[in-house]
Amino acid sequence: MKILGSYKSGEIKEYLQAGERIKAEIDGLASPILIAHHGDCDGITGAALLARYLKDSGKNVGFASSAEFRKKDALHFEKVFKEYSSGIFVEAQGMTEDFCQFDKNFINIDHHPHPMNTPIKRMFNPRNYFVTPNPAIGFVMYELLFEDLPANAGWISALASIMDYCREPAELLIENCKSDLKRFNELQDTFLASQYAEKMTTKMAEYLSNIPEPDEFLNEKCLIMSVFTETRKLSIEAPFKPRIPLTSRVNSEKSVKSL
Ligand SMILES: [Mn+2]
Repeated sequence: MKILGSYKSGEIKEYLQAGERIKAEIDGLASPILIAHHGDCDGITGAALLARYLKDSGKNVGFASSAEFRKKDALHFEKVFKEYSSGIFVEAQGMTEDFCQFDKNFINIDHHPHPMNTPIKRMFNPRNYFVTPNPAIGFVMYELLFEDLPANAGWISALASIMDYCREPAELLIENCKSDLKRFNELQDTFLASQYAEKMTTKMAEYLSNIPEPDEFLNEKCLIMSVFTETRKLSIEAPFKPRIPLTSRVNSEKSVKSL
């Protein structure tokens, strides 16, 4: 782990040590590992960085996501987990005690307050070390795995920090990634259009775990979001059928036929 954030206060040394401890716990998890993440931009990017690290360590990973972490979500993860040996929660905010059943096999990485403390004992959270300002989970993961991530992973963490309103601690990284984020509006729209729709969020996390360049990611987004576009196709095709204006019908008939 490497501290990269501009933190104004906190038990930074203890935070660093806790990071090293959780990293050792992560390394000890049995494969295949389920990454159960929050379905927003921060959760998706955090899951992607973690997946990159795990895959490079020779582990097999899969993804599941959710907007909330309540009883019905616990049932969902329970079902998915049947295919896995262990798991990591990424930004499982507001986790209820229904998640106690996962304590044995899961690690929990989050940056939200946990009023009832987490049902998962193996937890890593900057809040427990009073780290201020609070870093996004995409940035927590970036610091945690920094030494082992590809050099071009920074934009993914910078994007998470902006999208999750946690840009302050990651300001230096955002500054360094400025040129990578030149298509920020498109990146933002892509995440906002797909967040919380599990089929897309997990696909995006999977694709981002290859640590593509932002251009590459945006060029591939139609493919990534094909679940989305496939279902929309039927409804948008009809009204968009080209119509030939009456005046040019004769002239254009030939070219229309050749289409
Ligand atoms: Mn977040």
